[in-house]
Amino acid sequence: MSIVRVGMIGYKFMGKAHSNAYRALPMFFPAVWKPEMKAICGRDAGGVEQARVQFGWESAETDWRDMVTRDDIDVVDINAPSDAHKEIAIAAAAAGKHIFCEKPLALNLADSIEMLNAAEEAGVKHMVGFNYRFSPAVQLAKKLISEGRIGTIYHFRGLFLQDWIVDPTFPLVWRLQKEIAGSGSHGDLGAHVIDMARFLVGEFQEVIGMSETFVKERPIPSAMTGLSAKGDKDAPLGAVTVDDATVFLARFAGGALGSIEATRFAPGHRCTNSFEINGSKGSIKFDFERLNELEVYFTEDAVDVQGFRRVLATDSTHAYMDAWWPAGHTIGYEHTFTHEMREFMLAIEEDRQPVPNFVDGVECQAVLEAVDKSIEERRWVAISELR
Ligand code: SOE
Repeated sequence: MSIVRVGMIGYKFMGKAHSNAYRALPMFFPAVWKPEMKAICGRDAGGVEQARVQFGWESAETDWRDMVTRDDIDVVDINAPSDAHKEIAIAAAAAGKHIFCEKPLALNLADSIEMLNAAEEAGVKHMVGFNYRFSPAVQLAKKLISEGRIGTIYHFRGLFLQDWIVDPTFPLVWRLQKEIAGSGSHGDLGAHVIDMARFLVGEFQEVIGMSETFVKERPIPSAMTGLSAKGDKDAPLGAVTVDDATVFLARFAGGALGSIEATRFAPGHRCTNSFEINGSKGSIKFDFERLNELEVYFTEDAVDVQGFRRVLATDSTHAYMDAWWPAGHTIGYEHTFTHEMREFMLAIEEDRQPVPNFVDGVECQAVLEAVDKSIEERRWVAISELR
């Protein structure tokens, strides 16, 4: 097999990002097995057909159950809202399909463990969509840390700040409903930061947090809408059942201290997914709004030129960059998905589990849940209390 036949469930924001990645792969990474865009699936026949044509899929389905059992599909890609992940993933595993699932893996830790068990029992490959790991600048941060160039890590300071719901008339979209999304900023944005911290610093040991829902009721939208929805101030109001912001402190198993903030109430911050790491030999700073750059500081530099320096991670020696453009020609958000799907295709080709996989999804979910428990019980919670 040098072709991997994909069936994808979901066709909105992430569906578009994944489709773009599948299309780009054979052109920019021709050496890895090629994804074949077999079928796209969504509940609304008109909407999914439009996406099929626009994104370039071969066929469309309106019932995911029909799709996961199709003989002509090797991979099920799940990017429907979070409440659908578990049932689809378990059915896909039972049908022997490899699974790609968007983050957060599930609505809660118990569900994520069920998904992992199902995938492991079926012996299929499984991957979770923590796409930010795949920015070349983040890969450079990982390399510097692995080579000991930052030394012993003392601090991880992570932020994911957005501002798309500051307006109180912004509608009650699915991301603001606990039964569909699982949580708010915490699971949507905090999950990315937790994954980044696990990737770069290691496992969390204990956490303590606080959270707030600043706008408690919002207009109920007349149709399923996304991040760019517009408010209707005359519509009836419904309760927001997730956090608008969650902030927590952490201690890592390796001894580092962490602070993590996820909010959708930071005016001016459209997508500030950033971190700073301080170690005994230096510091690293990354901000996704400038994703091609990594700021580094080394204590070993001569004192008269010491200071943070900006490294443009676009050289052919930086991860994935030899596939794209000559040095200095930057890449964007969509490339993180292409790199992520490259890892998925390569893992299938090499018959190994991709990384990050459902184990990482479960570990992230455990940290999310430990923070929730700490908020409820107003105390430090060890991750081991949940596992
Ligand atoms: C919306 O908050 C969102 O699109 C998240 O769902 C994504 O995971 C994040 O990458 C960007 O923001």
